[in-house]
Amino acid sequence: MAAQRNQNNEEKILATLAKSVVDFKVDDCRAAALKVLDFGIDPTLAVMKGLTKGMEKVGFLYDANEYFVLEVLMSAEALYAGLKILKPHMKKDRDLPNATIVIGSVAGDSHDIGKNLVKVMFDTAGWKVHDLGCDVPLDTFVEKQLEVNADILAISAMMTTTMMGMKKVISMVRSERPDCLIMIGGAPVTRDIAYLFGADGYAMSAGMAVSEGLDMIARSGKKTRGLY
Ligand code: B12
Repeated sequence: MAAQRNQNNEEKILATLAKSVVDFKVDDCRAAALKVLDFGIDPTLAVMKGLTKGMEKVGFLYDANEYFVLEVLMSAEALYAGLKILKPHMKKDRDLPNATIVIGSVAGDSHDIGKNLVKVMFDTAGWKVHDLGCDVPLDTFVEKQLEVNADILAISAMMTTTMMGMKKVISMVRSERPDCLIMIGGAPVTRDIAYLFGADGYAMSAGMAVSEGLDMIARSGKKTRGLY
């Protein structure tokens, strides 16, 4: 009975969190994020099933011409307000192997909300993340990868026009570091495209990025170089 009540509370709070992002209500989002903490709900679950879910709905509303740029940006503001409260409480998974990641959104692409959520999940895995930001020149990915020799290079693209840049980065990095593991993602990307471009992995959502990273490392048979 009590367990059922807790379950109902959790569902309600996560739904409120998602709705506050969709309705671009910054204060409601903060209040729902604080409730997540008060009720002992897993903050990582709240980021995925609340904030991310809400922002994905915003994407659909934009595609359906129900939302425009202003609404989308206000929703992102609500999402980040909630994330600011939840992120410090997201528990790092100590049981995973250490890994270093380089991540960024490809040149010409200023979309970074999805990429930032993927980064949060890598942080939560306890991995060291070098975030290059958005609209990252192709050479910069290569330079950073050569500098830190990351276990995984993760690239995001949200537009069909910019995603070809990822193919170029992959071949540029491969010619310097053939064994570098590369994961790509973003709305126009599929697993088939990822493999066609020569990437080692793909994840459809931030929630799947860590397990995909672990699979990539396991498949490669390489030991991770760890945090540095
Ligand atoms: C928000 C948004 C914007 C914001 C970006 C704000 C920001 N700082 O990110 C603003 C308003 C600035 C914007 C601008 C533009 N946008 Co816009 N935008 C969107 C919108 C509505 C939502 C994207 C989003 O944040 N979704 C929510 C997040 C949570 O989901 P996500 O991004 O998909 O990320 C998830 C996964 O894809 C995955 N993932 C993402 N990256 C990675 C990386 C890795 C390694 C992995 C493993 C996984 C992964 O995990 C994420 C979390 O689960 C989409 C529509 C849509 N349905 O996607 C259009 C959309 C992407 N935009 C589009 C366009 C065309 C533009 C503009 C050119 C518009 C214009 N005419 O000016 C400009 C481009 C500016 C530029 N040079 O980049 C088009 C792209 C079309 C195409 N196929 O090429 C879309 C699809 C809208 C449309 N239907 O036309 N946009």
